[in-house]
Amino acid sequence: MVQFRQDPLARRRFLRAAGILTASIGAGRARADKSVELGLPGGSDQRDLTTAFPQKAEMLLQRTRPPLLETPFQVFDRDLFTPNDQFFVRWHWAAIPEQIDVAAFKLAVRGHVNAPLSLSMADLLALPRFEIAAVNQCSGNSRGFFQPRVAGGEWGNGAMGNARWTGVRLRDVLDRAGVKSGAVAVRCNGLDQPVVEAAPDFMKSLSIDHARDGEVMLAYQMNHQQLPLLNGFPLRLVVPGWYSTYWVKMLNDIEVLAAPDDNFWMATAYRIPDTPRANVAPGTTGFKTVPINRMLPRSFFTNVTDATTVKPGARVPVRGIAFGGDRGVARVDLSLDDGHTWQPTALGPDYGSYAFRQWNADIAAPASGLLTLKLRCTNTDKVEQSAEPNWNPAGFMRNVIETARITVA
Ligand SMILES: Nc1nc2c(c(=O)[nH]1)N[C@H]1C(S)=C(S)[C@@H](COP(=O)(O)O)O[C@H]1N2
Ligand SMILES: [Mo]
Repeated sequence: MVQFRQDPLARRRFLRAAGILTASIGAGRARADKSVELGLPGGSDQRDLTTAFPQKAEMLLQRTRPPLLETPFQVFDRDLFTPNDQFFVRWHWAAIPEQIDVAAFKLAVRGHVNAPLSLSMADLLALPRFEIAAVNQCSGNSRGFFQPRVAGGEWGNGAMGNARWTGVRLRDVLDRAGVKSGAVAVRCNGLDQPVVEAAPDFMKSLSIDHARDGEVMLAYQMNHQQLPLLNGFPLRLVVPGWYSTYWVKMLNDIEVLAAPDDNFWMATAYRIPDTPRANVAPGTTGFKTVPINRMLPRSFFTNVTDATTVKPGARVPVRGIAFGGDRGVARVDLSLDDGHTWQPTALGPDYGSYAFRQWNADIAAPASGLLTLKLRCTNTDKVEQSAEPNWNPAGFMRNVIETARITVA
C-alpha cells in the first residue's frame, strides 16, 4: 500500500530536496567536481558530473534550466532496473513546481466524457493496481552520435532507463468518466509551464484505442518508491514500448478529444520522416512526417568500451543490456568478424516485453591487435538493429548496431 501522506520522513526528504532544486537553479549552474567525455563525434562532448539536483545521485549534466540530466553509462552495468536517483531527466520548460501538496493534488478527467472527474491520489490508490516493467527512452537518446551533427540535446546513450511502474490503467480511469462515442484522442498535460506565455504548454496525445489498450498507465510509483520530483511526482503517464515524449510527467489533466490533437507538440514537434527507421539522407527536405511512436530494438555493451584492454588469448566475459522496442527481445547476437557471422548470447531473466534484458557471452581474445565486437538485438517481431545508422534532422530513433573495439596487449 502506498501512503503518501503518512510518510513524514519521505516528505521531509522531499521538501529538503526541493530546496536544492531552487538553489541549483538560482546559482545558474550546478557544482561540478568531475567531468566525463562521451565520445561524441563532430563537436563538444565533455559533460560535468553533478550531484546538485534533488533526489538525484551523480548525473551527467546536459543543461541546468530546465534540467537535462543523463545517466552515467556504467549504472546500466550495475542494475538491470535503473535506480531512481540515477534515472535520466528531461523537461522542456523551466517552470516546474518545486513542491507538490499531495493532499491537495487533483487529476482532472474531462472533455468528451459523460462524467468529468476530479481524482485525488486516494481515489487513484483505490482503483485496481497495475504494474509493468518498461524502458523509458527519450526520442533523442544517443543524438550526440548523429553525423552530421543535428541540433538538440546532445545526449550520449544514457537518456534511457528501465523501471517497474506501479499505478492504475488509463483505461480504468477513462471508464470511470465514460468516454462518449466519437472520441478520437486522449490528451495529457502536466503541472509544468512554459516560462513565457506565448510558448506552447507541453501536452501529448494518444489515440483513444491506444489510451484504452490496458497497458498505458498512470504511475504513482517507480521501482516501488514515490516518483522523484524530476521524474514526474506525484503521477506520470507510462506508455510501454513508445518513446518517452508521451510519458507526460506531473500529470494533472486528461482531456478526451473528439477531433485529432493539433497542438504544437503533436502537429509540429516530435515528428519523424514517414520512412523505415525514420531514416532520410542528410539534407533532405519536404518529406512526409508522422508523430514519433513505437521504439526500435537496441542493445549495448555495459562492461567493455573502446578504452578496454585485455591480455592476448584471455577469456573475455562480455555482457550488457538489450530491449526489443515495442516487443520483447527474441535474441541478442554477437559478431567477431564485422557482421559476417553472428553467435547467440545467453539471455537473462525476462521481465516482460518492454523491459531491459541482460545478455552475456564469453569470448577469447586473439593473440594481438584489436578485438572488434558487434552486437545486434532482434525482437519477437523479427525486427533487428541495422548496420547503418539512421539519420533525420531531429536526431530521433537511433538504433544502429553498436561496436566495441577492445585493445589486446
Ligand atoms: N510534463 C512533462 N512531461 C514530460 C516532458 C515535459 O517536458 N513535461 N518531457 C517528455 C520527454 S521528451 C521525455 S524524454 C521524458 C523524460 O522522462 P524522465 O525525465 O522521467 O526521464 O518526459 C516526458 N514527459
Ligand atoms: Mo525526450
